[in-house]
Amino acid sequence: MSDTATVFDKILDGELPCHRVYEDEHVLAFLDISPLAPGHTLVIPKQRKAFLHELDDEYAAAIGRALPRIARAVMAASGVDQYNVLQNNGRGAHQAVFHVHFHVIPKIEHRGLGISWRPG
Ligand code: DGP
Repeated sequence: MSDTATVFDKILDGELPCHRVYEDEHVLAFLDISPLAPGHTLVIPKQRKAFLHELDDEYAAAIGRALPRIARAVMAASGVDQYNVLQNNGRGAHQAVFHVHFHVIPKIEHRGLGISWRPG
């Protein structure tokens, strides 16, 4: 493991625990450690790239296939029918972990847990 390994590399390598939601050959999804709402899930490719535009087609396609499945699972587990999908690229775009990831965030209106994320 190099010194530049991110926490998501460590999760992929089994060095850090996670609450796994979904896994296939190319994709892993797990609960966010600092959820904006209960059920907030992160979806990552197993390819170790920092930014979306760096992903190989094989992994991009796998993420595209997995996201709707994971969204359905998040909806079922959270009991919501509304959610946000966010994907940040670059520090100025609020990216903190430099391994590509998508946030799937249930929108839970009745508990007052609105999304605090704002673009820019
Ligand atoms: P972003 O700002 O888009 O890079 O979001 C990074 C997310 O990663 C943030 O919502 C918190 C989450 N996160 C950071 N470290 C860990 C960790 O060790 N485990 C899990 N499950 N999530 C983490």
